[in-house]
Amino acid sequence: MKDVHVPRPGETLSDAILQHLKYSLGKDAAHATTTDWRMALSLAIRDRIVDPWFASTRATYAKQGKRVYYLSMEFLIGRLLEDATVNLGLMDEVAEFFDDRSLDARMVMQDEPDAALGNGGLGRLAACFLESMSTVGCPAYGYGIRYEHGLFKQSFEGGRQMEAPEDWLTEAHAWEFERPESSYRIGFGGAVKVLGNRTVWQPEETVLARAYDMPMIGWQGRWANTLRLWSARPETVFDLDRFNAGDYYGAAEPEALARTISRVLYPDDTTEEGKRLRLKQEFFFTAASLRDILRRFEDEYDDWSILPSKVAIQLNDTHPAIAGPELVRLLHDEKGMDFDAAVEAARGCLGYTNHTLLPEALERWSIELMRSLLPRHLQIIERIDAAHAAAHPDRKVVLIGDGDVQMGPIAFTMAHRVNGVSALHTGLMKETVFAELNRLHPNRIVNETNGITPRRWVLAANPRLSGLITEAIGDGWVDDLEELMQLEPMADDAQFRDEYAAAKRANKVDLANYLGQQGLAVDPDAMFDVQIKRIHEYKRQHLNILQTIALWQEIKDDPKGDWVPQVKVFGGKAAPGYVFAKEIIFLINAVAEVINNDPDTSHLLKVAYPANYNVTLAERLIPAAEVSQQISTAGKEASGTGNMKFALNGALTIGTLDGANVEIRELVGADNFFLFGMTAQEVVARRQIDDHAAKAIAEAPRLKRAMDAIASGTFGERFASITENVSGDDYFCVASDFADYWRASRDLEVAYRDQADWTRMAVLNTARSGWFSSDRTIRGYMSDIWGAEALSV
Ligand code: H2P
Repeated sequence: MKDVHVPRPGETLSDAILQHLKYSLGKDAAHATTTDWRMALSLAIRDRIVDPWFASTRATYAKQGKRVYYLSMEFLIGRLLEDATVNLGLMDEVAEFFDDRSLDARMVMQDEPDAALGNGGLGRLAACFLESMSTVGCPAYGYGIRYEHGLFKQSFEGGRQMEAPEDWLTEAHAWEFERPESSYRIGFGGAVKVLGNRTVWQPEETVLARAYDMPMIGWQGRWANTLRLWSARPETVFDLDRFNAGDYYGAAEPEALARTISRVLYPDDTTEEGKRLRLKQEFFFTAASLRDILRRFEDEYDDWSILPSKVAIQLNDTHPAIAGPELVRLLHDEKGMDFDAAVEAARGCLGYTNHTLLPEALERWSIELMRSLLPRHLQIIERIDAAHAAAHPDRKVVLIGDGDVQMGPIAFTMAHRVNGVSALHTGLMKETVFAELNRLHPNRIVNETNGITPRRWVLAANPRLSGLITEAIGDGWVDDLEELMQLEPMADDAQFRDEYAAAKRANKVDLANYLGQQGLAVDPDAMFDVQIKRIHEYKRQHLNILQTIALWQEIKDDPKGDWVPQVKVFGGKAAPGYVFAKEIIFLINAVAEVINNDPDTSHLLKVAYPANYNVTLAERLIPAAEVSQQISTAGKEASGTGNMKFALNGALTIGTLDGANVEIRELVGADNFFLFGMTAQEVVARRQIDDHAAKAIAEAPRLKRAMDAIASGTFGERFASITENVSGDDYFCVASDFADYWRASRDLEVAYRDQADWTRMAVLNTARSGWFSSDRTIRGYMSDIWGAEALSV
């Protein structure tokens, strides 16, 4: 899809869509399918992005400003058409065009496949950052992998999660520009030779990294950056000798092997082969990105010592942490810089964001694997480790220890700034995982609390609420979200509250219709309570479902009681190899099956678990939510970003003092937030108590009853792994937090009965969540980490 149609002066969007339908797609309007219309619209919109995109690139060259490079294994961009249309202010025109043809613009837009090039918050954060960097005019590139298949598609069979390959690329993708001229040879394995005074890595296997660019347009089209994704290609397409010898499979092998690298996101890495592939993927995209970054630098400058004043590279988690050693290798081995100077220059460029304290996410690779795949990098890491040891003789942290290369400490040592993603998480990072490194490098750790882009998460996803806000305070909030503060007094204005409540109700009706189409009838007047995120023990979806069972039991005891009807919505995928998380999914579905079909209670309580949670589904659920479940074990959720989206869209949070919940509660006010559970310190202390779970269960008869119901087969299977976990070790303190969670859930229901007051609290949540714009976060990174300046065209 290489032809760019240049809009002719005076050409309307409508002309452009029709031109593309005819000349790019070869279709007659009378026979166009929804996909044809979607492609024609996408190409017409894309044309309008190209000029600002070029202008931004030109401005960056002209001003010789510092460029930011955001390296991430994940970019959970979802659909791009609606975002781009909204940011260009063309939504009304598009709606009119399709109205005139008796077509629904939203349906056309929803035809776009959801690019699931990420897993959860980490990848979605990267996508919000790309949009915000364009909105604030920060010259930037996102770098990642063009996975042929993103995160798997989830379905349920008999309540169990099934996984199928995701296929966003089976249809033409309107947003990417293939760049065959931007290809780099990436090596693996082989040997390291010393030739004269130079060290040379001679890889034994090489693949090509080919660039694909997507323009990322900011608000009002003022600036556009690039997301450059790498696709793996073989050096030789196929082996003609083997083919002619009749070995047809063998002839295709080089291609198949090379392409494996960019085939899927997060291949199962429980096997050695899986680990090898994962490390290959990480090196592949990091090395290609660094080569591209240095090539761009060399086009403009010839003094390597100024690299850190022109280049900021952000490592999104440890996945691209090999960037440190690779940059040193490029600068020292290939560009001839002195080793220590190369380390300093690399450190001057690099920043590292830590997204979790869970040990599973601080990657480590066996020394053997590193030696066999990246032998030169292992040497460089050893040398940096030795220098670090010499500089800090009393240090305990090692870059290579316990037989493994430790990517967390490597990222820390090679970065000039290391940041956490919420105030609590940053504090805990200093006290726990990086305590020792923080002592040695006291000013390196900084906090940048996460944020979300209001363009996608309010303006596009919730047009009813955004219309109301704009009517009340103008549209300045869209790129200055703290303007929402002006809504505060309106929380006491009955008419405004009614309109606000009406917008929420209409969103609930939409969601009810959607769930209805999937076979689950729900009452739009029930309280909509939502927990959407990766399924993980620390996020405690099992706490939520246990509470749901207990509630069902109480309703069943007294079906005529004064209950608040509610719909409990779950959404999320479990990693394919994570057996316990898959069991939680199975339990939720089993409970849903029983509760939803119970004639005594089903008018009061429903459980919905729409399959295949992704960005598109989040855009549907969040605007309709009234209750936001943020119930992780305190100290475990680094930040959360869904929590911010919900608060902004007027859902009230029930949550622990974890991650950014702490900051949300401070900002929206303790009275407008339903707090429960132990603090991070209390959790640590609680775990020291013998049989803490058994003790908690003994004191919480409702929990005991719910667990007994599961164990006795009320929901089909007996889910022994879950009940044994909660009543046994219970590392995540489900049992110990249950009673208080129950109490807070009841408080919520009491509050919900007073609809006027509930809406008042919801309005205050919206009004006071402006600080969570990712524009604010990006400005923080620019000043505290990158030293980058905003530009304009
Ligand atoms: C992670 C953290 C979240 C954090 C997000 C972005 C890894 O995302 O756990 O707490 O908000 O990064 O910093 P997630 O669990 O959603 O996959």
